[in-house]
Parts: sequence; structure tokens; C-alpha cells
Amino acid sequence: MPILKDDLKNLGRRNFIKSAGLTAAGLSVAPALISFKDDTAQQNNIPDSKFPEGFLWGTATAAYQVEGAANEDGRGVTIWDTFSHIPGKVRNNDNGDVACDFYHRYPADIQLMKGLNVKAFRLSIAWSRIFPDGTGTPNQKGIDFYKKLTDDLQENGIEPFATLYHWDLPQALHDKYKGWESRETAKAFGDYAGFIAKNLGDRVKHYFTLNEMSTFVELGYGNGIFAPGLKLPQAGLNQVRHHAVLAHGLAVQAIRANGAAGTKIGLAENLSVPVPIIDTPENIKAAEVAMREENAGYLTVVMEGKYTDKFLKRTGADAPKFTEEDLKIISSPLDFVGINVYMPAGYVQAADNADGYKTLPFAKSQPRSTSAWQVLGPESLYWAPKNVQKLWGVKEIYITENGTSGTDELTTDKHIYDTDRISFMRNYLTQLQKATAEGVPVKGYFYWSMMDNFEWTSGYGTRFGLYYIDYKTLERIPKESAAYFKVLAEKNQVV
Ligand code: PNW
Repeated sequence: MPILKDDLKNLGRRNFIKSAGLTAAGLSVAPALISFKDDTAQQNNIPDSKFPEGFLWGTATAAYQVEGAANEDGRGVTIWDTFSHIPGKVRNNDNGDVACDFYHRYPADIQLMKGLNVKAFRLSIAWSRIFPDGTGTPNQKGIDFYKKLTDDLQENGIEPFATLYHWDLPQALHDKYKGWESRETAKAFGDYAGFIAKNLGDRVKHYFTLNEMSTFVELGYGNGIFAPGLKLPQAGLNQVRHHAVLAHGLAVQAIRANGAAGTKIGLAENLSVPVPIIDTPENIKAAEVAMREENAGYLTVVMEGKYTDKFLKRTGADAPKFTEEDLKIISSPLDFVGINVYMPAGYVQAADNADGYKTLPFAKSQPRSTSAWQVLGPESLYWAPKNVQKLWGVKEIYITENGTSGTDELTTDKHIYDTDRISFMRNYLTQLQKATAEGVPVKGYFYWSMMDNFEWTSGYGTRFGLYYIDYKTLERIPKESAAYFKVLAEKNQVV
């Protein structure tokens, strides 16, 4: 295999030899080192690493995390504005007032994406830019912003995929109804979704209703570390869970009723992904059973139109109050299922107990990213889509988020050699490719995130981007992983 002199120099300078030592830990780094400058698939030496033809490569962001311009053009206050301005809630007391200033800089950012061979972009629409108070009179300037943004994307050959709720609830709905504690918020969300489909439906064909119901509900209303910072008792928490899935269903119906022909609808859920510790038939079955049960309050009820018997038994007197009609709405048919996959929920094995499985504790030395919650387990990106297909017969799956946070040190010559992120992508994507090769219908992958951004309670110190943001100047600097993504998307294969 021809290794050019330049490659050798790069290998040395970038200290890649050291990272190649990772192969000892079972991470396949070596073959791809050379592939960066290789032109043919054969030289890559991974003949099976292709993704299906037409596989969509994209990046993802969310309004509050990147847009900034918090007080411009009539945008209403959201629960995250309120929460992030309370001292002590976010690391370093960071907030999203300016963020990456994507609101003003999106034209240049679209060019950066184009340079990465990105063909799809997952953005979120800020509800409070459209309806500053959550309901009522729409704000034309907000609509115009998303029209301009999505037009610009399409003119550059990038398909917009819009999330309607990425956690930035209009504060007015919180004040008036206690937010997701009330059914009124679910109804308001349905109305807003219908309005968007009517007004942007000519240009946006793909919608995700809510992003990660499980995360914003559990962290915002269960343990209080996310906005609005509540710690509800179980009965109240179950009702919030129910209102979230109900909001999803109402939005699906509203988009169907108002969207243009050909509009496709799904959601983007951070589902719990149990991974079999050893791939025996018993453990594989156990992981499937565990996945259905662990997502009972969210994806399972959306896909099945009923709460599982075990969920109702577990919640007992605290179970959510719901009607049969609610369940029908919640399980309105979807065109695709989007899943955000970062980690295994745990490694499981078959067990002779009432659940039929047992979750093993993570080893203390299990690798993690700089996000304390993120245990690294590439197999999660195989088992998540595999079992979504198996459990619910889903025909179209998108990986709506996958990514990792790193230390991302900026060198004096302005480089970021994020070897950890590249290794992460290669290992996770190898697992995803294995799933697609087995016929699991994954249609696309959105890397989280296109650029560093406001990482919720972790503020700006935790970086997930392919582009580094210098928060003093707002300059975007491509990380080494951006170069990796560019080749990956161009070749449509693990590199
Ligand atoms: C997701 N956890 O959030 C969100 O969809 C993104 O907005 C976010 O930036 C990204 O993943 C990276 O964190 C999560 O604690 C936040 O398990 C927290 C958790 C999971 C996902």
C-alpha cells in the first residue's frame, strides 16, 4: 500500500502513531490512518465498509444551542433563557444569549457544511420566534428567518430536517399552564406544529416533532437539573411524560393535515439502548425485551399505542391519567423514527427473574467522554436501530444524533487534533454499517454537532462540534474530525 512521504510526516506530527496503539484496546484505528489520502476503496482495506447508496450524511444543531440573538426580531423568552440566567444553574453561568450567533452567521455556516459534503442539516425551529407567547399572534420575522435559512440550505444542495421542539418552551406557557404539566401545552404544541407545516411546508419536507422527550422530561421535571428545574413527585412526573407523547401525536396529526404532499414526519428520541453483554441468542432476546420495557413511557407507547402492562404495574397509583383517544393520537402512524444514540443504557444478560433480564453495572474503568454521563459503547449504534426494526417493524430509521465531547485543545498554529472524536466516529459507524449491511433500514446519520455550542447545563466548556468555536471571536475552526467527516460523506463508507 503506497504511503506517501506527506502521510508519514503527518502521522508523526499529529502523533497518530500513539493513537494507533488503541488497536490494542480493540479499537480499529490502523487501516483508516492511511485512508485519508487514498483514492480508492481497495486501498482502504475495509471492503465491507460501504453504506447503502443514497445514505444521507448530515449534521445537527438546535436553536437555543446555536442561534443566539435571544432578544432580536420579536423572539419570546423561553424556559431556558430564564433557567440559564439563574446563577449556579449552568457551568460558568453561561447562557444562550449569543451562543454561536448562528442567527446572523448561518450563510457562512451553510458554506462550511457544504464543504463537509453534508447533504442534510437537522435544525430546530424556536417556537418562541414563531409564537413569542407560545400561542396567539405569529411573529412574521421569525417565520421569515426560517424561510431564509431553509431556502439558503436548499440552494446549496442541503435538505433541511426541522425539529419543532428542542427544549426551548415559551416561558408564557410555563407561567400560564405550568408548561408540560398541563395538557394545554400539548395542545398549543399541536397548533404550532400545524402552523409551521402550513407556512414552511412548501420548503421543509421532513419534520421531527419533539427532541428527546425522555431527556427534557426526566432532567427538567424529575431531577431538576434542566429547565424548568422541577422535581415533581412520581404522579406529576408521569403526567408530564404523558403530555409529551400526547404533544408528539397531536403534532403528527396537525402536520399531516397542514403539510404539503410528500411531507414526512417522525420524532427524535434518545431511547434507552440495552446491549447484550455476550451475543448469545438468550442475551440478544433479553436486550430486545429490555429495550421495549425501558422505553415504555416514550417510544414504546408511541409505537404501540399502549403503555406496557409492566409500566402500568410499576407506576401503580402514580400511573398517568389518559384516555383511549389519547393513545390513538399518541400512536399516529409515522413515516420514520429518528433516534439519538450516544451510549448503551447498560450491558444486559438473560436472567431468570420477572423481567427476563439483568443489567450489569458498568465497570468503573469503562471509557467515557468528557461528558460525565457518556459511557462509550459503539455497539449501541448497532443495537439501537436493529431492535427498533425488530420490535416495531420500522421501515425508515434516521440516526438523528450521535457524537461525543472531547478536550479539543487548540494548538498555537490553530489546529485541533481530536483523535478521540475520529476514533469514536469510526468505531460507532462501523457498528452502524454492520446494521445497514444486515438490512436494517437506516437512511441517514446526523452528527451532533456541526459546531461546538451551548451544551445545556455544561455551558460552553463541553464541546461536541466538528467545528471548534472560539467564543471570544466566534471564529469557526475545523477540527481534524471535520476532515474525517468530509471523506466519510464523500466515500459513503467507514474510513
Ligand atoms: C442531547 N444525558 O442531549 C441533545 O439532543 C442535544 O441538545 C445535546 O447537545 C446532545 O445530546 C449532547 O449532550 C443530552 O445526560 C443531554 O444523558 C444529556 C443527556 C443525554 C442527551
